Amino acid sequence: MASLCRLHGGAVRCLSIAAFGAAIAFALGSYATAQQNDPDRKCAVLVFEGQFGHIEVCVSSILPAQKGNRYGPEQVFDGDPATAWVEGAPEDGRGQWIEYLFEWPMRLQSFEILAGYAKSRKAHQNNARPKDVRVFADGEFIETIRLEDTMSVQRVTLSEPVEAEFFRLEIASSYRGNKWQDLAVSEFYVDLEELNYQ
Ligand SMILES: [Ca+2]
Repeated sequence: MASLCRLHGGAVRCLSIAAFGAAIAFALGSYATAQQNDPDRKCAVLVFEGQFGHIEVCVSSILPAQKGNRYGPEQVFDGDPATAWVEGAPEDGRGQWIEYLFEWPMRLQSFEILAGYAKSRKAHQNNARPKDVRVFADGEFIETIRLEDTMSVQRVTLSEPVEAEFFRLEIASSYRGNKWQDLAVSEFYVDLEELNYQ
């Protein structure tokens, strides 16, 4: 199985096991355990071992599963635009967040995001999409990024590199869903190769 994946030009690229030396864990077991142990910290394991160490993706809230669909953090790194993290707060997603949690500080300057529920054009329009996102590195506010309202993958480059063990996007505003207030993110990858790969 591949290890660290990210979106590139609309396609998902994964470093090979040979290059990366790690196996990936779409660890539903770990995810369930994290939820059970701490209801305020909902995480999924992206990579548990390898060049970049243990990597988790955590979110502030999750919409309960519906009709067999799950909306947890593991949905943003499965390479599938038809699946998404959907927040579970009452409003339109403002203040909700998603973050990468690293085992040691990583240097970062860019990330890629497929904002909204990209299962279909209708699903994308019916659910809320992130508009302005506030970037935090280890709890420190870095800058606010305006995302486009598009079903295409957006590559975002920060003004300057940051170094962090926690890299968070917090929803500051949203593009309104035609039908629901639930805010979705189909894919979200940070670029670790850019500044950390040796
Ligand atoms: Ca997905």
